[in-house]
Amino acid sequence: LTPERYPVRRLPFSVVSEDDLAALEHIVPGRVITDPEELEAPNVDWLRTVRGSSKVLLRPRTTQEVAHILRYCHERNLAVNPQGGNTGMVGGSTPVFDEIIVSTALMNQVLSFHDVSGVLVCQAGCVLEALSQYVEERGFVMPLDLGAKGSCHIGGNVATNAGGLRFLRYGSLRGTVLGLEVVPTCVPGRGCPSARLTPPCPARVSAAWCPSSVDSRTEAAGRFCHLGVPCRPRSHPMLWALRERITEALSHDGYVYKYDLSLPLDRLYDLVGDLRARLGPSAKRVVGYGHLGDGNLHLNVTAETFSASLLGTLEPYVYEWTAGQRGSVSAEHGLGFKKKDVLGYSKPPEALQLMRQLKALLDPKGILNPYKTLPTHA
Ligand code: FAD
Ligand code: 2HG
Ligand code: ZN
Repeated sequence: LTPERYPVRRLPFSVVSEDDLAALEHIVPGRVITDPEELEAPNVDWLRTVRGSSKVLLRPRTTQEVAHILRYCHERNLAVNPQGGNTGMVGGSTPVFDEIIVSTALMNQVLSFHDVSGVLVCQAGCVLEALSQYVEERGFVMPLDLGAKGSCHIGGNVATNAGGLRFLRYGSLRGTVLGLEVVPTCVPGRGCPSARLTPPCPARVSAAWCPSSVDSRTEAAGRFCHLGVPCRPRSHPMLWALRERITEALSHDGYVYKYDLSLPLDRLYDLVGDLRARLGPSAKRVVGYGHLGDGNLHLNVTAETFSASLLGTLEPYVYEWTAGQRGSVSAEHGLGFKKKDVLGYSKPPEALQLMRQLKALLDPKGILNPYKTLPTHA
């Protein structure tokens, strides 16, 4: 965590003691990880842009264990960081300081699947690709697909309301989630984590095309949207690998300044050309891609290393430009740690206040994923 990049102070939570470790060992026997080597990867995000210093990771298997952990941490005022596949793009999944990491890695069971209604009930730690395989074997399709499918967990997908490559065909993930078993920090949760799946789209069309202009690209996207064409083709995995691996390819450039914006479709690409002219050779690459169907631009600017002066040219310019279009500063990746302080560009103070009140209701001491989502001074 670069202090000048992300200035943040530790809040007065308790520090994990030997007694705490013994109590946690009682809740999840044999699944309290304190080995520094094992803690290395879960302390760093996928993009390697933020790093925490957690000394404890817990691996619960059941909701009851999660509830016990959270009740204990609430009583002891210990901060907690839930972690799924740790593929998030905004530093939400890694601790900022020494928060206890609660990993869903062992909560990977499908609890039931109804092959008439298409209702799937599963634990939060099921890996998306494993779920996809499971339902495809039964003649169904997950309404969600994304490049991180081999690692991300369904709980992380729901927590971030992930968009992904099937958004246009099946709509927002929150529309297919029927229920969640939620564990607040102070009261036991009840309910069922379930989602409704869809039978696969009967006709699949896969095509690559190189439009001569951005306008023809957005026009084509609009047509596809009306035709309901773009479900994910199975017969051309190579083709799709090109799209899915853009993030990975960009990370080879060095440092990546990442923006995830919602913009009006007819202005979707304008910022890319604008920035290329504005940044000149100070950036290695200015790349714009994303999800045309829901007006989501992934704007990526790469450079050899992080530079405060390049950042100063990008921000707040990019956010002001987006606000000027009445766009959103976070389209599908969420706010996490990195974007929390720019939420005000997209939401009025009243909305931020309401978010704070809702958070306080479920997590009165603010121990659950502190330093994330809500702006520092709203
Ligand atoms: P994590 O990264 O572990 O966590 C993300 C957030 O959710 C954190 O704040 C964490 O605390 C919280 N969380 C996780 N599990 C739980 C839980 N059980 N309960 C409460 N909170 C929880 N995102 C898109 O939207 N669309 C894409 O197309 C897309 N493509 C990607 C491609 C690549 C190559 C990569 C690396 C990432 C991509 N992402 C995309 C971002 C990321 O994969 C998604 O946000 C994904 O949904 C995160 O899931 P995860 O299990 O890795 O969650
Ligand atoms: C995608 O659509 C992901 O590939 C990642 O949301 C986007 O890396 C990015 O900017
Ligand atoms: Zn995306």
